[in-house]
Amino acid sequence: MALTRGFTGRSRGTRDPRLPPGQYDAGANWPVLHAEPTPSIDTARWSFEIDGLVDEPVRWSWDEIHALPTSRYEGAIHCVTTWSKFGMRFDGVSVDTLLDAAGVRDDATFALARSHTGYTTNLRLEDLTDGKAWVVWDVNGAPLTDIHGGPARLLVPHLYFWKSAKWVSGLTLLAEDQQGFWEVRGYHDRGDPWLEQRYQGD
Ligand SMILES: Nc1nc2c(c(=O)[nH]1)N[C@H]1C(S)=C(S)[C@@H](COP(=O)(O)O)O[C@H]1N2
Ligand SMILES: [Mo]
Repeated sequence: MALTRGFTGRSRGTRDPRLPPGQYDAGANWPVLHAEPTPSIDTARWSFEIDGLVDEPVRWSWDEIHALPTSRYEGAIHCVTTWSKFGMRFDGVSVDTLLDAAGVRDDATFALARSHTGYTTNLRLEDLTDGKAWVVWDVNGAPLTDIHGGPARLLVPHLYFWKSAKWVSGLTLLAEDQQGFWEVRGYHDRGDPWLEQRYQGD
């Protein structure tokens, strides 16, 4: 007797346990989403800065940030428009390394991430620490392209992907939550895909 497909593989109707509620697997497709025109940012002019409630603001050039210990994320990403992707591999630097260099003050509990384009998104500081967030420049072994936020983007993969600011230029540490671009337009302040925190009030 032949094995049925459902016996060895994933049976039809069984949800992939890696998929948060309301999400589908985009497969090989990687959709491009952003609100502003795609910028082209020369690495010679790129910089990343941490300021706000820190002991000392720190700014890194492209070469300086590459001199830091590198860190990798391998796993899924989840967009609020319901696509998820598995098996992504991003290389860059851990946000922990960057925060350590600036020295986080005790009164810092939130952060506002910003992009070279003016895009912003708000995060709880605890969603950026302990190995949960990166500034990345390579994806699946190749440099991030302009459309996906190159030369470098923020990566906070445990939250919906709008928190992963493309063309990231810095983080400002704050004592109170300050909403970013999508959050003032009704998207959730935290955006945990496992809790389906899509919109304000979810
Ligand atoms: N600067 C900037 N970053 C952004 C956005 C944006 O509009 N501008 N959109 C966010 C949203 S809604 C998503 S889903 C992801 C999309 O990233 P991708 O185009 O690489 O898939 O970028 C996020 N980062
Ligand atoms: Mo998104």
